[in-house]
Amino acid sequence: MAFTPRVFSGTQPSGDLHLGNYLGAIKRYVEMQKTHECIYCVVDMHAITVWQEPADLRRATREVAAAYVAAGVDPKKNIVFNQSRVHQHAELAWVFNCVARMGWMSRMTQFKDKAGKNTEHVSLGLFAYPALMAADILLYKATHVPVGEDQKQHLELTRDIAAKFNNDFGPSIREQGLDADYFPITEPVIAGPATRVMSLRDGTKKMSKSDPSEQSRILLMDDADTISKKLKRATTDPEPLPSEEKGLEGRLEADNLVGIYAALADTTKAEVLRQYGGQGWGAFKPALADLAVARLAPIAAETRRLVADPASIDAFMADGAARASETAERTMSEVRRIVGFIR
Ligand code: AQP
Repeated sequence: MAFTPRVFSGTQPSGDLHLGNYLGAIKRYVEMQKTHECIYCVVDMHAITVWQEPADLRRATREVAAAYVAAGVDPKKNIVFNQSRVHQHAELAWVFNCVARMGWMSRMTQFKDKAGKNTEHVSLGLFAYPALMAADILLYKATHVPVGEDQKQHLELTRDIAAKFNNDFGPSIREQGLDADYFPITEPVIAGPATRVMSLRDGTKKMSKSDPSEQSRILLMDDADTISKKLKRATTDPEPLPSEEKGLEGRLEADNLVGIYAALADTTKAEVLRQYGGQGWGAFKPALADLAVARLAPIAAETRRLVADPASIDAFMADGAARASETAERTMSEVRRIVGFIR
């Protein structure tokens, strides 16, 4: 069956948004709304897989929704809402907990990274997180999911869950008169020069909300001075920039900064190197800081303006949730019948 092309993606309100979230995901959200029907979620239920102070969670939920809009997502044309308002996410996630296999979940590298050696003490939710993510996507039968590189494995799991559900429940799906390919096999959209923005302090680690070092990330809400200082202090090697991409091989920090520049300038790394090849960091870092400030300052200003009026954010999220609920309930009522639940 041909599914209507539909985009779903989400960001956790688990801390302050950073440049990785923007370049890997939110910037893509803005681009994809031009060509697709889009659903953008603030995934507050994912956020509580690690402890969140309730007041901080409320603040961050509104701030992420505001940042989507400030970056250019239109909440009238698209659906923008916070996940916990649409209870079908949790309901489908439970069904998927019973479809996904322990072996699949145990291979998730993000769980291993986040749990570290502490697996006895992390929440069960952190382990089950990818099944909830599959539910987020498949509830809307989304065909495309713009994400950063770090989410690739979770998207593969979503595809496995969809295929196993379609297969396990095949006879019941047909009995209900529904198409045998009930859930789509979703495509990840991981593209552009900054799909994995790395820490400014360590080129082997991704830029992350939860990194203990503030200097490791540029926040969407950082002011110009802070952005310049963080970039000036970013770890680099002593060599000048190469003139071709091949010269970035093995130079993780240099590759990261060139990728960030290319993504912010809507160009390619090759083009950035044509312009800056042979120059030192003393020339490149200030140029990158100017570009980052030019791109991020308007988003930060608009986010601040929006969060000053929380009622208006709550209003567009409530409207988005009402529209999302229609599709979510349509899918869930079919899934209940497919699985054999009596209502
Ligand atoms: N460093 C990154 N580079 C590119 N994309 C990134 N994303 C996250 N970090 C980078 C993308 O941002 C979207 C939202 O991410 P999330 O809120 O689900 O959180 P996360 O992937 O777990 O990463 P964070 O933001 O750094 O949070 P913590 O520290 O809690 O792990 C996703 O599309 C993600 O790929």
